[in-house]
Amino acid sequence: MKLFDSSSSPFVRKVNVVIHALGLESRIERLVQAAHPINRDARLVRHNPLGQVPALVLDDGSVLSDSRVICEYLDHLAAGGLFPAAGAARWQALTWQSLADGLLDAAILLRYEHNVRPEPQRWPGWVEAQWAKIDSVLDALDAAAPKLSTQLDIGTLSCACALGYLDFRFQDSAWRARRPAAAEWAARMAAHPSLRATEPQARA
Ligand SMILES: N[C@@H](CCC(=O)N[C@@H](CS)C(=O)NCC(=O)O)C(=O)O
Repeated sequence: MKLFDSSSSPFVRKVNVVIHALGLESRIERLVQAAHPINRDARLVRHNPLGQVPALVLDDGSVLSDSRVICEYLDHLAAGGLFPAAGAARWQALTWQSLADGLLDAAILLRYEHNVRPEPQRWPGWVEAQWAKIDSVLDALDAAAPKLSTQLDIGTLSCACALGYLDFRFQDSAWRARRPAAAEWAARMAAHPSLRATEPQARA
């Protein structure tokens, strides 16, 4: 399998955490790929019409895109158990994944606002609205953290990747300051070998 990979993408990091946790590394060939929302890369678009990473090319040539789909596929392939099979645990894990991905969508839009959108076209009210989303998810995580598992599953690993992205790209956000429970939970999650092995590297 070939993975369109970017060391700075938090969505790719989710996939890489799953690959590491399930011991699938030897089955993955990496195609290093920067994804840009305006300057789209034709090679990537050929495989994923959205032009986004991650995308996974399977051995039969078919392509899976979106971190959610790829993570679930890999978990299924390895009978991994990172997606709880049924019941409340499954819906809770999928909901945490969705909240974490939503936080990341807002964070990535902020990043594009600062780095891609021409300055005269920037809109402070819109930036504030993205931060409001991020803050609400962080508050929900802080409220849930005392009872939230620190075992690796698709929900917890997605939240850990989302928090890691804030640390990586938004060091000034000081998200921990008002959220001690989430901060403690994040520290415990960050100790997982699969999260340590996938810490974001590139700063560009
Ligand atoms: N829902 C997608 C989001 C993927 C995504 O936003 N990837 C970013 C990089 S972090 C990207 O490829 N951006 C380029 C673009 O949106 O055109 C997922 O979960 O994989």
